Amino acid sequence: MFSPDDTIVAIATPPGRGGLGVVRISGPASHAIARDLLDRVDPLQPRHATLARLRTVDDVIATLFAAPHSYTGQDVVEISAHGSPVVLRAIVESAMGAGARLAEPGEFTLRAFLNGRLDLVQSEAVADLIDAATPLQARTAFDQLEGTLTRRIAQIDRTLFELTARLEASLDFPDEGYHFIDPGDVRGALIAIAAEVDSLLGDARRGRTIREGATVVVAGRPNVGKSSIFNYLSGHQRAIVTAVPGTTRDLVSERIDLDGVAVTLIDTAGLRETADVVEREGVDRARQAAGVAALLLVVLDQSEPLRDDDRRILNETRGRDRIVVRNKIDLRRAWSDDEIGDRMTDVSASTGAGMSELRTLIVRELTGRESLRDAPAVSNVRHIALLERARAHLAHAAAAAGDGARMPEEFLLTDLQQARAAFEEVTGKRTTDDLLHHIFERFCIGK
Ligand SMILES: Nc1nc2c(ncn2[C@@H]2O[C@H](COP(=O)(O)OP(=O)(O)OP(=O)(O)O)[C@@H](O)[C@H]2O)c(=O)[nH]1
Ligand SMILES: [Mg+2]
Repeated sequence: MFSPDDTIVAIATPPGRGGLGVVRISGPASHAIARDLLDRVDPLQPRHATLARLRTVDDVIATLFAAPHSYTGQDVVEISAHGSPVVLRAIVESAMGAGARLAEPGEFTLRAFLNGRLDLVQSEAVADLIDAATPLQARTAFDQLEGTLTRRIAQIDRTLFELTARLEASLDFPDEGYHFIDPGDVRGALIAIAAEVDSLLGDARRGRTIREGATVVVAGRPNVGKSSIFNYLSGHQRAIVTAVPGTTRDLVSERIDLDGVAVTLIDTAGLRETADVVEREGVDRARQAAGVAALLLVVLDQSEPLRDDDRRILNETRGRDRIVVRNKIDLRRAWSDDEIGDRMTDVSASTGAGMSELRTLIVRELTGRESLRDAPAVSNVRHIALLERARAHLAHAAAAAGDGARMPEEFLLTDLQQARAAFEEVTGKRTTDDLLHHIFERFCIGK
């Protein structure tokens, strides 16, 4: 990848105007380059905010973080200027004129990783924290940044390391005629480790939904109140509501925070056969959106007799993750439960009745849990896949060790080594350039 000996520069604050803007420089030449930019002969004192004048324009505050006590582990200079894109670009260009190179996305954090300031879980957590759209997403990311998952994996790996060493000793001294460790103990130890991995994975689905968010689609025939429910859940009158069937033609989408889960809620055109070309296009889009949703809200209108369109939608969505929502419960009921045979949740988009129950139900369907207050240990699908792989090797080894009489050390060792390799890939002790590239390219420039 890119040489860590280059000195890199980038604007660290978001594009646009702001009260402050920060330019960050990292690398062996960063102090020299900063002194070149600033109209200043004295060296900067590490960790002292220093008021200085730029050679171009603006007064700035410059702070030197001397290696290794910086974000990247290298000499870093942060220059805080007024948040003008013109000023910030001028600083970057002067730094480039003085020998710096423009940073690639994520390159500061990549350096922090390569210099051992952060492991891979923590580096990924930096990106998650920046991307967080709900407080719970932020808390989950910060937990991982603080090293909670890293520590739990390190603990598992220590036990595995010890077990591996004893099995290897048994292999190295076969003539001693005894095992350095009792087969029963091996099995017990493996089962205990597998249980620890299970406890990490137990919450993985919820973790993943919290990290990635989920798409929820509101579907149903025209006029049942889809847009009204959509508006209620999103908290404002985003979609047009009228008494005319076929009002919604396009997909309307809103990001909402449901108890910490970042939900993309999508309102759709009412599903029915129609001769109107515009509406037909809307119906096609509704079907496509429903096809990829993590969860469907299938809306029925309890104030009117069920129609063929309702029954068709119920049939089409059977087997999908869905909540059947019976809307307009403020009006007289026109049909009975037996006509559906499905569990339903009752709401009124007009009065708001049942809406908080609906919210809770959505969260439960998406995460398997009703309350989400605590941050899950794992949330990243890469970590989940590796932990599952480690778990499979541990189970395989535990089964082999359980056979008793003659313990097949070689087989056990292969599985244990593969399990350890999976753990090391999570934390980044073992990586490939491809993996690093894949992880760091999703960062923004300047991070
Ligand atoms: N009484 C009552 N009326 C409702 C309720 N929800 C929606 N309505 C009314 O039902 C009509 C249709 O509501 P919409 O939200 O536009 O229905 P829709 O399913 O989005 O309709 P299309 O976009 O045409 O598919 C409007 O007149 C709403 O005011 C409810 O809970 N109670
Ligand atoms: Mg609508």
